[in-house]
Amino acid sequence: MGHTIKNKFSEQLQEYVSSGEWMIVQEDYKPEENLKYESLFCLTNGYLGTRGSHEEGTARSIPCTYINGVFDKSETFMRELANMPNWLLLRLYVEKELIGIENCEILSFTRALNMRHAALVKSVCLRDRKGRETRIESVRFISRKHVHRMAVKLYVTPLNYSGIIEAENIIDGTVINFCDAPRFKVKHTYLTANEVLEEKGAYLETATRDDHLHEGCGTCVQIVQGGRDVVKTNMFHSFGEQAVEFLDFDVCEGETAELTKYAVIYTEREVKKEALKETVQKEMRDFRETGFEAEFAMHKECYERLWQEADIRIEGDGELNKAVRFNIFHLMSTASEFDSHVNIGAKLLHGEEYGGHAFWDTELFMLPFFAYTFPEKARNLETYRYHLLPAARENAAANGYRGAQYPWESADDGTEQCPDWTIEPDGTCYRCYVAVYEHHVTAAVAFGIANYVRITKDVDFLLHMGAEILIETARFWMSRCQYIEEKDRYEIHQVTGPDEWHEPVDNNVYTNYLARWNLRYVIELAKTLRQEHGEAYTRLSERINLTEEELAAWNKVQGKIYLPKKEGTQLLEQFEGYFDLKEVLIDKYDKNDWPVRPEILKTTKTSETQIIKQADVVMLLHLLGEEFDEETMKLNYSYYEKRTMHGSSLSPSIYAIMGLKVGDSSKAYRYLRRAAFLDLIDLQGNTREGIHAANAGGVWQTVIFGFAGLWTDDGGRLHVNPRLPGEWKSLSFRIHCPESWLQIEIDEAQEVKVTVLEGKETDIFVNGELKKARRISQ
Ligand code: IFM
Repeated sequence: MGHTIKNKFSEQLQEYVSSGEWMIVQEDYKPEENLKYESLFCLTNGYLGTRGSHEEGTARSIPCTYINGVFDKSETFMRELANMPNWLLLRLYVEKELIGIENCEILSFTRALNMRHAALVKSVCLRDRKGRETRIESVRFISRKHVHRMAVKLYVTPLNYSGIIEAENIIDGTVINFCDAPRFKVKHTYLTANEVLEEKGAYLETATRDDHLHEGCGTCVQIVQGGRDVVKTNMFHSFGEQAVEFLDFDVCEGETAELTKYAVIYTEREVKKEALKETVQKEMRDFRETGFEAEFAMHKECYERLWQEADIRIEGDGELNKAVRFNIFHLMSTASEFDSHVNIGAKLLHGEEYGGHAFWDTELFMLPFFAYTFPEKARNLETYRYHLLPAARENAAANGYRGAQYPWESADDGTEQCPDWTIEPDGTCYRCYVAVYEHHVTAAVAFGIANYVRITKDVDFLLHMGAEILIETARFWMSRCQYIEEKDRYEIHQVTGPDEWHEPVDNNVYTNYLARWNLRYVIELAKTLRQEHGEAYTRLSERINLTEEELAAWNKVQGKIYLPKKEGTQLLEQFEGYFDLKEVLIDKYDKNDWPVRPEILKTTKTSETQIIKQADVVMLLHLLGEEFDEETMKLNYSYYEKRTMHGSSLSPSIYAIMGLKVGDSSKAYRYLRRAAFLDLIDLQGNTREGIHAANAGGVWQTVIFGFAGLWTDDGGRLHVNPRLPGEWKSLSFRIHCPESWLQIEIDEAQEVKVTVLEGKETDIFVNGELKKARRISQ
């Protein structure tokens, strides 16, 4: 396999191609698959992301470059990531014929994402209308070393002709968001400069329409043959919102010319607008001096390091291993190690859906991956929530609550960015209530912080940022709890739990448990901080007016929060009244063993039945497992499993993990496959809108928490209880625990070997038995 893919590319591209286990390959060109591949082949570096559009542009395309943190609303529904000018466009013409994938006959085609080194490679052979055949091979990367640099290199070989090739290096500022969705179309930027970059090259500057935040993009093209510059003419033109550089060069049959397009982007988030162009020019000079190959070598080194930390090896299940890598690749590429003012959108930086907004997806699905593999990125994700704490306080106050209420959808300023109205493609408008009722996101933020601190032992973060959030979210829950005198209990009314097909409800058991957990956690935390960090605790509690009386009041309430369940049993009731709904069970499964929508839902509203969208009670078991005994977990898992349609990509991974925990491994492996291949085979039909980020985090959790059975207890001790499926020969991965970096290997006999790669030797419990993890040398 590895051999085959390498053979698809000529010698000059071998440096950019890895063996098959690292390559996601597109074997043929089908225009109807363009949008999907644009998401699958999107490249990101923590700063920006560029979708995998073709360099020359195609009819069906959503060419997007998003810079994380650059949001704009204008006349659309919400602040969304603004589509930046398209830096990628590079067109070649022979006698006015565009040599492009859609203008020519395709004689051969291979495109592939090299996940190991984050490069997109392509090899095509095209025949134009006059019978001229041209081979174009290309490689593209977005530098991880210098995040403002991007480049594409084309190797162009005329196979049966000689002549002149004209090239257009374009920066296209006409791009809009949702270009193929008439009701959502919006232009987020306006032009502020369109000029030569510096003697040569193109420079386009735009600004966002609401905040007038400037972004400058510079590109230039170098054309060489046999190491010699072969550009004959070079001209710049500014065409409205397009900056275009024309170049031409002679080609001889059978000889390859190399065109390198260098691109640089900066925004006013990094430099003052007066200095934008100069900064872009300087970066471009440095970039060109470094050169494509040397920059790529540095970028490649960065990826070698990233994979050293994050790779998961599954022996015996190659295709699944590759799919797992695919999810890790996009997740780790998108997170930022240098910017704590940005988060990760539900579709990463890979597509338009959800406007780049962060959801509970970050804390509960993605964060565990980062906390164990890239703790500094995890800290940034949590610090983002701290920066937005003032907005969360305002949000709570505006809704009549106390403390801090985090928005269901969060962009750059912390205000609610979930639209009030949604328009379906058929034109139906409906009021969208998720932001009004899905209060559980606030519990997720609190849980994420506690979890991050438990895994990393980052006490500094806890003292300076985390504790304050936890206290303010506890205050929010206090103000959400309503005392019901006749029942002598506290209830939380009018919420939507994770299952969005029943909204709103009273006493969603997931929400109530997490509210109680938040209150209890802070009561305990206050005790610990008072004892161990007295001064810091006093400073904090004075600053935010936290008194002993307030804590005592919380203690009273938490003990009386209503947690619905079936009388006389341990069966949790998803919300008050759920058991009274029509009992509908999933009794048919499709050829992939996936639930078939019960017939009755054609005539009965889903909300009137017990059919649910996604893990809700089972999500609770996943998060707060230590609060339930084994029997309770089993009972609830099997009850809700029969009622869950997995209508959200956030569901299968949680069922896989919990299935394994309760001893029902029958479906876990299939759930994992579904999650791992979800975008690769476009299972939900919406991969064109971006990569399902929470699902990607869920894939990681399923392998590590599910099959390896890894967890950290409250004392910070690591446990591994493996349950590898029969399909696997072995599983190995690396994780950071507070004082060491470990390699964990599990074989098919479920034997575990733990090696300390760096840091202190550490204790680890394997199936409950204490073992010492040692360095390799001992
Ligand atoms: O956060 C999720 C939600 O749980 C289900 N719908 C999609 C959202 C974003 O991924």
